[in-house]
Amino acid sequence: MPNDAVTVSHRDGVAVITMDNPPVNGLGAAVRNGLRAALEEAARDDTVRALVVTGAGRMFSGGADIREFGQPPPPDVPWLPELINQLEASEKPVVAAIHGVALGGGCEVALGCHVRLATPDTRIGLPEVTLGLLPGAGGTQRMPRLVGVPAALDLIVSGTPVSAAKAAAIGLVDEVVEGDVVEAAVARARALADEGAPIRRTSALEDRLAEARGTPEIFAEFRQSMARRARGFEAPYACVDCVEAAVSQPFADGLAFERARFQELVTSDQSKAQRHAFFAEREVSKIPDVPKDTPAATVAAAAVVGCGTMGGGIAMNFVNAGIPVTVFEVSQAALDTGMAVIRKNYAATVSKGRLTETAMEERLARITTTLDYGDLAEADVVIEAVFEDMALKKEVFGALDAACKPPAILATNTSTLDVNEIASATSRPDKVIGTHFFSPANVMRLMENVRGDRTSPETIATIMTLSKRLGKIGVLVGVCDGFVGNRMLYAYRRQADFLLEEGALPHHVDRVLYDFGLPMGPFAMADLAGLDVGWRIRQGQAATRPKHLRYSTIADRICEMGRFGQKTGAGWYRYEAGSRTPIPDPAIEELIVSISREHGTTRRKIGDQEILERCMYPLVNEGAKILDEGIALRASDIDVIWMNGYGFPRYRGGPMFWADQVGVTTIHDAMRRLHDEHGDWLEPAPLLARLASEGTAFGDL
Ligand code: T1G
Repeated sequence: MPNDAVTVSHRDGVAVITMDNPPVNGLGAAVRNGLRAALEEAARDDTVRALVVTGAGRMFSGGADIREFGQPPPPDVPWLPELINQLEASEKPVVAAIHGVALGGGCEVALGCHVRLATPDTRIGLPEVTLGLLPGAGGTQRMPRLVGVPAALDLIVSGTPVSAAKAAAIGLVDEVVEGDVVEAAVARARALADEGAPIRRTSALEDRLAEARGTPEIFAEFRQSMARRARGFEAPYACVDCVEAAVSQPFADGLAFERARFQELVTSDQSKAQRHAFFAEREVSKIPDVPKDTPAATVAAAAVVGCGTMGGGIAMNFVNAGIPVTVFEVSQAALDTGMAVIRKNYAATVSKGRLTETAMEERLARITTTLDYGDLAEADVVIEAVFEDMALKKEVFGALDAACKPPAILATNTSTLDVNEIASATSRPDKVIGTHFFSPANVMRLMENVRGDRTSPETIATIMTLSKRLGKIGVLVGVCDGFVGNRMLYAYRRQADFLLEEGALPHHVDRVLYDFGLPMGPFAMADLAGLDVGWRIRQGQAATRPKHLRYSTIADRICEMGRFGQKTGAGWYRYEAGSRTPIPDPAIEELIVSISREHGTTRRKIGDQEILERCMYPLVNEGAKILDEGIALRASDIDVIWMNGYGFPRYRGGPMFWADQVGVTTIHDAMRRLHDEHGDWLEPAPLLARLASEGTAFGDL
C-alpha cells in the first residue's frame, strides 16, 4: 500500500493520488515508492476507472529531492523516469490537478499524465539548469513534443517557470481552472473514462517535433543566441543537446541520451556548486539569535533620503513591491534630476515590453517627493543614501531621529562606514541597521544587512523580511571596514594593483579574471563604478594609512590625471564616445612602467595561474578572517554575497565553496609562499591555517 508520503482516496471510480511530503512535496524515495504502489494498486483495482494526481498543501511538487543527489541510490526505489513512464503507460486516464508550483520532476510527473489542469496562480517549469542539471525524468523529451521546440528550449534553458495562462497558451496545460482543481480533475478523468476516448500520451506526440525537423538550424541558432548568458556553464548546452535528441531520435533513445547526460551533470563540480548556491541562499535567513518567531514590524510606508543613483534605485524597489515611498532631497533640482532618472529607468523597462505604461505610471504615482524631513514622520523604514561622509551621515540620522515616529527603523546604505558610529547620532541605536544595496539597486538581488552592536532582533527580523519582500536576498553581516563584500574586494584589488607594479598590465589581469567567470576583471569594473569614489575614500584614509604597509599609487595617479573611468571616457582604459568597450591605453601602460621604475622594481613575466592565485587566494583568505571574527555567520553566506553582489560565477559556488574545491591546504600553502615573498597583507588567516592543519574545509564549519 502507499505510504504516508502518498495517500489515495477514491471518488466514484476515480483514484485521487496525493503527494504529501512537506515542505515542497519533493519526489524523494518515500514519494516515489508511494507513487509506484498507488499506480500498481489503481491498475489492479477494477473499481478504479481513472486517476488524478495532485499534491497536498501549498503546491503540486517542487521536484526531485535535491538533497538526494550525490547520495547512493536507496535500494528497491524506482527511478523517477521509470515511474513517469509507468504513469504515462496507464491504460486508465490520468489527470494532473496542479496548484502552487510544479517544478522540475514535479512538472515531469505532470508531463507524464494524459491531461493537465492548473489553477490560475500556478507556476510551472523545469528549473534544473539553475542547479547545473537538466530535466532528467523525461522533461527534455516530452516538453518539446507538447509545446514545440522553440518554447521547450526557452523553458528548459532559462529554467524560468511560466504562469498558468502562459502554460495554457503554449499547450503545456490543457485548462486553467478557477475553484477546486482536484474536483475539476476528477470530473475530467471520469468523463475521459466514460467516453473511452483514446489516451493522449505525451511521449507519442510527433507533430510538434515535425515542425523542427524542417529547420535543423534552429539548434545552432539557439546555441549562438545563448552564448553570452550561458558563458562558462555546462548544463545549458547539455539541455539543448537533449532537446535536439528528442527531434532526431525515437523517444526511448532520447530518454536514454537524456539519462546519460544527466548522470554526467549530477556528479559535476558545476552542479555541486549550483546546488550549494541553492541551499546557501535559503540558509541566509536562519540567524541563530533571531529565531523564526521574532516579531517583524509591518512596513506599510517607506522613505529614502537622497535621490542619487543609489537612492533612486532603492525607491524603485519599494514601489515595485507595492510599498509607497517618500523621497527626500536637499533641493528641488536634485529631486527633479533623481525623479527623471527613475522615470527613464522605468521607460526603458516598458520599451523592452517587461512593464506596461500603466504599471509604470502606477509605480511612479507611489513615489512622493519632499524637501521636508517632517514628511517622513509616518515612514516605518527610512533608508539613507547620501554621500559617503561620516559627518553628513550623522547629521542626517540626527534629523531623522527627531522627525520619524519612535518605532521607525533608520537604515543606512553606506558601503563602508561604521554603522555603530552612525547609530550613535540617534536616541534609537536598536532601530539602526545597515542595508547595503548594490548598483544598480533596482536590479542587483543582494542586500548586505549590517547589524550594529545595539541593533535589536526585531529590527533585524524586520529588515530580513523586507529584503525578501523587495525580491532581494538579505545577508546579515557585522560591522567592519567594507563589511564582507567590499572588504574581500579590497584584498583582491590590492594584489591586482601590485601585480601591475611587478610586470602585469590591466587587460592581462582582467582577461584572467574574466575567463575565470567574473563578469569583468578588477580594472574594467573600477572604470564602470567610477575611480573617483574609491579615490575620495583613500584620500580620507591617507592620514591614518599604516606607513609600513605596501600601498600602490597607480590608481591615485590615474585619478590625478582626471581619468575617472567610463564617465570621463578614460580610466584604466580609454573608451570611444558612447562605447563601454575598454581599450588598452599606452599612456596608462607607460605610467605603470614608470611607477615600477620609480620603485626600483624589475618588471617580470607573470603567468595566468599566478594572476588568478594572487587575486583570488587573498580574497578567500580575507573571507577566512571575516568568519573568524564572526562578521559573517557562515562561509555559505559569503558565497551568497559574492554570487549576488559581485557576479562570482554560480557554477563555482562562491569563493569559499570554490576554495574547498581547490583545497584549503593548497590555498594555505600558497598564501604562506606569497607572504614569504611579498609580505604585507598576505599573512594566512588563522582559520585557514587551522583548517589546513586539520584537513577540513569551510564547508565543514
Ligand atoms: N529538494 C530538496 N529540498 C527542497 C527542494 C527540493 N527540490 N525545494 C525546496 N526545498 C527545501 C528548501 O531548501 C527549504 O528548506 C524548504 O524546502 C522550503 O523551500 C529529475 C533533476 C519550491 C518554489 O529546482 O524553487 O527535479 O531551508 O524556502 O520560498 O528532472 O523551494 O526550510 O530547510 O525555497 O516557498 C528541481 C527548487 C529539482 C525547485 C518553494 N526543482 N525549489 O519556494 O520555499 S531537480 C527545483 C524551489 C529535479 C528532475 C530534476 C522553491 C519552491 P529549509 P523555500 P519557497
